[in-house]
Order: sequence, then C-alpha cells, then structure tokens
Amino acid sequence: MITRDSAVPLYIQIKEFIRQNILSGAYSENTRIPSERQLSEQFEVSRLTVTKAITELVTEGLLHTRVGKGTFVTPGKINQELRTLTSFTEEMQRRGQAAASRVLYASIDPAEEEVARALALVPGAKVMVLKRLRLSDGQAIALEISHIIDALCPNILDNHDFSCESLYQVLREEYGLNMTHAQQTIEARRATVTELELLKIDSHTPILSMTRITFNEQDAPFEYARSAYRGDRYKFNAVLHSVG
Ligand code: 16G
Repeated sequence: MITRDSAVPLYIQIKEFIRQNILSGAYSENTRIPSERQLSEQFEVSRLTVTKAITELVTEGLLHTRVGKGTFVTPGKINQELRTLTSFTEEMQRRGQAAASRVLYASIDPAEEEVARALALVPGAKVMVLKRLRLSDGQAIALEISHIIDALCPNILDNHDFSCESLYQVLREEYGLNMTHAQQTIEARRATVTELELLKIDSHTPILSMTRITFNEQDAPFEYARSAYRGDRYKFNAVLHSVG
C-alpha cells in the first residue's frame, strides 16, 4: 500500500505497487489492469499521479495501452540462456511453446562476400540459403537467414520442408554434421521496413540483431546465420564466473 508521509513520491509508490502485482501474477499477462480512475480512487490520489506511474511502466515495457481498451500487462520476454548451442526449435520445445516457420526464401546460391569470409569459402562457392520467419505459439518473433555450405548438405532443399522441420536436426541426423560450438554476436538496432512488416512491430520496438558462425568437430565453420529477434519479446542471460 502507499504511505503519504514517505519521502518516496506517490507516483513511484503506485508504480511499485503495480509492478509487484505484475511480478506476483495478481495482474496476469495480457489482462487489463484497473483503470486510471479506479486506481486514483483506490489510492486517493490525482489521475495525473496514476498516469505518471503507468506511463513509466509502459516505457519500461511492463504495460502497454490499447487505444479505447485500457492498459494491459505485457507478456514476459522469452529468456534464453547463453550457455548451450541450441536451435530455435529446441529453445521453443524447452519452454513448452510450439515452434513454426514460414519459409520466405530457399535456394542454392553463390556465397556473398560476407558469407564466404565467415565460412572460409572462396567467394561464389555454393551455399544453401534459407530465410525463415520464426514463430513461437503462432507469434512471429524472429527473422532468420541461414547459410550452410552446400557441399556438406547436398540436395537438402529437395527432401525437406523447413516450414515444419528443424534445420539442425536434419543436418545432424541426415548429414552427420555435429555442431560443437558457435561464435555469436548480439547487438541492438532499429528495425528495417521489411522487419516491421513481417514481425508486426512498430518502429519503437528494438531489434536484437545476431550473427552466428557454427563449427563442427573439426573446428570448421559450416553455418553463417543472421537473425533479427524482437527486442520486446526476447532477452538473453548468461552465468558469469569470476576469474579470480
Ligand atoms: C537458431 C540459430 C540459427 C539456426 C537455427 C536452426 C540463433 C541466433 N540462431 O535460430 O543459427 O540456423 O537456430 O533452427 O540462435 P532449427 O533447427 O529450429 O531450424
């Protein structure tokens, strides 16, 4: 509850009250929180004080407003541990969500310079290019383009439908490719127009842009992937050990 004689401003106390209700699940994901009028009556404060608290929680991404409908609790982000080398399908399975994909492009093409460099190929060598929109429980959360050295997975596109199959599973089981480690970068940026459309986000939503070079047991790279994840739906966490 709120304390009037506290040094903490009233709007901050109300903000923390709402935050606690979200964290405890009292206000559950995607449900509407009490209206500004109800909250101002409950706490006997001005509407402006409540608006200030809610505006900050919207900026922090815990709440969002729907025009004419009210203020709703934003679903928690998918929290991926940066410890093991997993595929999108495995990540979704681990958290009990259904993975699906829309294949936007699938072809065998000459490697662009950036791809050839990452995969230690001569420019123009053939790579399998697979561009997919990746969905979790029906919601588009990432746009991903994977390049695999074609010589390592001949005819892969003739025999597989990557709108429902896992690329990593096919590479492991059919082509005997054992992925041992990957080098991954993660950086924030704004969305491109294509990403805005495909991921159904607005221009304020940040993108977590990633590149991954995946290596086999001979320490040779075989995949170069670029991904654009929705920054409002995804976060990464890592366990860090002290060096001392
Ligand atoms: C992940 C990988 C991507 C890989 C894909 C395979 C990142 C940033 N990228 O999304 O490199 O191609 O998994 O997914 O994690 P699949 O086996 O489900 O098709």
